[in-house]
Amino acid sequence: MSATDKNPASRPHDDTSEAPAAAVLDPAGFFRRIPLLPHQLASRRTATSDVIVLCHLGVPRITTDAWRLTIDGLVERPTIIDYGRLLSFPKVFVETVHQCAGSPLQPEVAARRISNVVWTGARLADVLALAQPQSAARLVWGYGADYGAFDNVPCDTYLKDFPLSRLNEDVLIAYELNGADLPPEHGYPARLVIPGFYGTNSVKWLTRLTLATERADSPFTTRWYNDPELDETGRPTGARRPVWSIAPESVIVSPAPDAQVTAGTICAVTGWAWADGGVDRLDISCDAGVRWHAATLEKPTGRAWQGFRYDWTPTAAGPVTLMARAHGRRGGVQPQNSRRNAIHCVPITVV
Ligand SMILES: Nc1nc2c(c(=O)[nH]1)N[C@H]1C(S)=C(S)[C@@H](COP(=O)(O)O)O[C@H]1N2
Ligand SMILES: [Mo]
Repeated sequence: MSATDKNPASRPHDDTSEAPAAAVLDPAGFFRRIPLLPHQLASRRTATSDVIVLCHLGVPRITTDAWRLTIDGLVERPTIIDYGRLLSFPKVFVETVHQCAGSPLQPEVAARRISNVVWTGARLADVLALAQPQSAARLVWGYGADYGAFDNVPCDTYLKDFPLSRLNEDVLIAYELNGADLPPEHGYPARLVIPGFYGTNSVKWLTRLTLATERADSPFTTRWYNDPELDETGRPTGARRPVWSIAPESVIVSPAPDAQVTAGTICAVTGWAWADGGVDRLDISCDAGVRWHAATLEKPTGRAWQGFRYDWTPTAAGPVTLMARAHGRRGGVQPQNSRRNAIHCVPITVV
């Protein structure tokens, strides 16, 4: 494949082996787990049985024996590895927020499908080095073994892309979640994990990586998962931006919605805050956004979410709306509403 080829997928694949049979999907079709609500996220690390699950097309069943990963496109040496070879790379751990961006059909709804987990796997940089990427490569396209239709659009694979510049040490081809083999619905036997990017980019049941100069031409990269760019006044500019980097966000874990707290007694407002690049300030409002107070915030450690706490002593009885607002270290602050990272509001009562 030449360095000037802009659309590798349109070319015959130069892998000489037979095309593998399509994996069986079980279940076939859209499949997800209802995520924990914010007040249920008391644990720093989310148990695997509580982690969000989002499968647009179904759950392919692939054995480690059958699994192969093809690396092609703008590389000097198109390469195929098997599962044993994947395990032979240095094993690395990443604790990271794992967040679903929400439905691509409702990109402005704050879905708060979040978790904080530990992935184990090989560094993508180590695996790609085998194939010797060409300097012209700008994007990594990742293909999943799933297929079918989403929102009545036929899809012969789940294909996503991300910038090669992101290929720092923590992009993984993961084979473990929270210290055990990936469950089938989380991408067994191997998946991409791009810490700091929304979960949609972390392709499960990964079968192929193609290096390219252009974005992938797939419904999951063109039709869905692109946000309108906004100007300073919040109006759309007409341009669209891939749903990649996780915007600053936070949730209040305690008190829970509809809790009763006692006037004159300290109420600890606690929760989690996160952003691609970390959060450097977290504000709490105990009067529906009129006044804001700085909470105590844990320093970012790697990609994990950061705990916060604000000790509030309510004075008057009555209904109150608590709010948390995260500021990203790389800029950005949670908007009031109509965005996936809109401020989390918790109505409670002071008695
Ligand atoms: N192959 C494939 N990868 C996928 C998806 C998918 O449908 N197919 N869903 C994506 C979305 S939208 C999210 S939020 C995450 C969810 O990962 P999880 O189910 O392991 O939590 O996987 C992403 N990777
Ligand atoms: Mo998602």
